[in-house]
Amino acid sequence: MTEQDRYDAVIVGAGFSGLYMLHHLRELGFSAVVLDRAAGVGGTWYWNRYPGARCDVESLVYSYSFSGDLEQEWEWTEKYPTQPEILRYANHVADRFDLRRDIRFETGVEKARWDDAANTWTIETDTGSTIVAHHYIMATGCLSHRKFAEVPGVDDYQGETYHTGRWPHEGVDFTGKRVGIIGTGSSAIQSIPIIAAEAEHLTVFQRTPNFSLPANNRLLSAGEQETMKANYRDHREAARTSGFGIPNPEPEKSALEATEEERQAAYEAAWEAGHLVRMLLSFNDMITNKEANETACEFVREKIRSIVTDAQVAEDLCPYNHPIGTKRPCLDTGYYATYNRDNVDLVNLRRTPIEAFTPNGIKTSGKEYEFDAIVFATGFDAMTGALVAVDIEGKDGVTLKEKWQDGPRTFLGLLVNGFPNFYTITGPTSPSVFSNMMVSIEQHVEWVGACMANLRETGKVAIEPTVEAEDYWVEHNNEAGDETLYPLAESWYMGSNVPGKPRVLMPYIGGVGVYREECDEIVADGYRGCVLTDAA
Ligand code: FAD
Ligand code: N01
Repeated sequence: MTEQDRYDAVIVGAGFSGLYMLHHLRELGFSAVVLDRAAGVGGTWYWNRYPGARCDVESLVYSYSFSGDLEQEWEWTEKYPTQPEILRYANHVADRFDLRRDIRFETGVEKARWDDAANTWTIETDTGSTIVAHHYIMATGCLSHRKFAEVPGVDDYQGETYHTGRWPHEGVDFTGKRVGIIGTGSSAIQSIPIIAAEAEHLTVFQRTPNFSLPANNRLLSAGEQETMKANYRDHREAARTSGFGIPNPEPEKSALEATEEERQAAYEAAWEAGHLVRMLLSFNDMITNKEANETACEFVREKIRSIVTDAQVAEDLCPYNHPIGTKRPCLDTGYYATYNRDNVDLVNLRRTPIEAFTPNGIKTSGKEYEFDAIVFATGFDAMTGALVAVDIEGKDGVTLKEKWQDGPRTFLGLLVNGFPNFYTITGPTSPSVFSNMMVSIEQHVEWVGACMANLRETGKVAIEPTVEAEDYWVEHNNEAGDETLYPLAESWYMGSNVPGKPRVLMPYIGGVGVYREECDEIVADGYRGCVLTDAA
C-alpha cells in the first residue's frame, strides 16, 4: 500500500541547507518534511569521512548565524574543524531544534511531478512512499553526487575500493597495504598524507596538479572564541556583504603595479595564514588578469620546489595549466612533503595515462601497478548532478534534465521557469561554491521562506520565473564569469570534469554581497521577473 502524506513543503537533503530550511519553515508556521538517503544528518559531513577530512573555512565562520544562542553555546576546538567535529555540530543542531521528528532518513527521492491543476508536487521515494506538497525544495548539495574515474574494467579489479565521498563509517585500516589513489583535488590532498603514513606503499595517480597552501591548523584559544563571540553580529554582517562570504579587506592595488617585494610579502602572508581567500584577494586583479594571477602561481610553484626534494616530482606537482583559484584551490597539512617519503610515488597521468583497471590494480601506458586497495578521490558531478539525478517533471511534461541539457538555466540559482514552487538551495548560477557555503545557505533558506510566506499572505498559489527573467540571469551569470579567468580552467566549476557535461561556469562569481542585493531588490519589486498565480 502506498503511504500518502501532504505537507506545505518537501525538503530533500538533511545537510546544513535542509536542516535550517526545516527549522525556518516551522518558525514561519509551515508544515514540512525532510527526506535524505543518509541514515543521519550532516550531508557532506555525514558522507565524506575519509582520513583528514576537514573544512578549509574557519570553524567560527563556517557555522550558522541564525541563532545567537547556538552561536554562543557551541565551542569549536580547532581553527579548521575536522569532519567529526562538524558532524557533531550538525547533530547538535538537529537535537537542539528538535528537527529529527520531521526527517525521514534512508529515503531517496527518485521522482517528482508537478500537477498544474492542483498546484502541488507529488514526490516518490525509494521506500515506496509518495508525498504531496505545495512547495518542493531541493537542498541536495552542490557536491553530493559522486563521480568515478572513466576508465574501463573497474569491475574486474578484485581488491578493496573506496570513494572519498562515501567513506565507510567504521574507517579503513591501510596498515601493511599497497594503496593507489586516483585524483589530486581537495579530498586527495587532505587524505594522501594520512594514508601515506599508514600504508605500506601509496601510489598517487595525478591527472592535473592543484595549488595548495598549508592550512597551518591549530587549536583555537579561549580568547579567540570569546572575541569572535563578542563580535559575531558585526562579523556575520561583513560576511554577508563580502565577495566570498568571508570578510577580507578589498585590495586596491593591481599585482602588476606592486613591486616584487610587495607581491612576495602579500603571498607569503596568505601562505603563512593558510588563507585561500586572502591569497586570491592579495591584489585586485588576481582573478581577472592572467599575468597578475601568474605571479601568485609562480610563488606557489617555488614553494613546491622548495619542499619536494626530487626535482622531477616537484615539477610534476607544479600546476601550469590553470590560473590559481580557477580550479578550487586546497589547504593541506604536509601534502607536498609527503612526496619526500620513500613509500610514496607520483604517477603523472599526462605522461602515462590510465588505460584500464586489471584484476590486481591499474594499468597505465607505462606500467602495471598492483594494489590491495584503490581510493577514488575523483570528486563529484557538481552543482547539477544531484538535481538532475531525480526525475523532476515540471509543466508540460518537461524534465529538469531535458531543460538543462545545454547547461543549467535558473533565475537567481533559486527558481526555474516551467517548474513552479520549485526551489534549489545554493543552486547553479548562485554564489554557492564561490563562497563560505554557510553564508549562501542561510541567505537562500531565508529567501525561500520569505517567498513562501509572501505567497501565503497574498493568496497566491504558485511562483515561477518568466523565460525572460531566466534568460537575463543566465546571461548575467555568464557575463560575470567571462570577466574572470575561471573559464580558462577545465574544472568542476565549468562542468568539465564530467565527460559530455555542457561546459559553462555554473556558480555565480558576481559576489555574495552584490548577489544578495539583487535578490532583495527583486523581492522589493514584488518578485520582479516572476509570475505569481492566483488561486482558481
Ligand atoms: P549537502 O551537505 O551535500 O547535503 C545534501 C544531502 O542531500 C545529502 O545528505 C544527500 O544524501 C541528500 N540527497 C541528495 N540527493 C538526494 C535524493 N535524491 N534523495 C534523498 N536525499 C538526497 N564548503 C565550505 O563553504 N567550506 C568548506 O571548507 C567546505 N569543505 C568541504 C569539504 C568536502 C569534503 C566537501 C565534499 C564539501 C565541502 N564544502 C565546503 C561544501 C559543502 O558541501 C557545504 O559547505 C555544505 O555542507 C553543503 O550543505 P548542503 O546541505 O547544501 O548539501
Ligand atoms: O574532487 P575534485 P574532490 N582519471 O573534483 C581527478 C570540496 N572539498 O573530492 O583535475 C584521472 O576536486 C581529477 O583530475 P582533473 C571542494 O570544493 C573541500 O577532491 O579533473 N583523474 C582531480 O584531481 C572541492 O573542490 C575540501 O584532471 C581523475 C580529482 O580526481 C570539491 O569538494 C575537501 C579522473 C578530483 O578532484 C571536490 O573535491 C574536499 C579520471 N577519470 C572537498 N576523474 C576542503 O578542504 C577525476 N580525476 C574544504
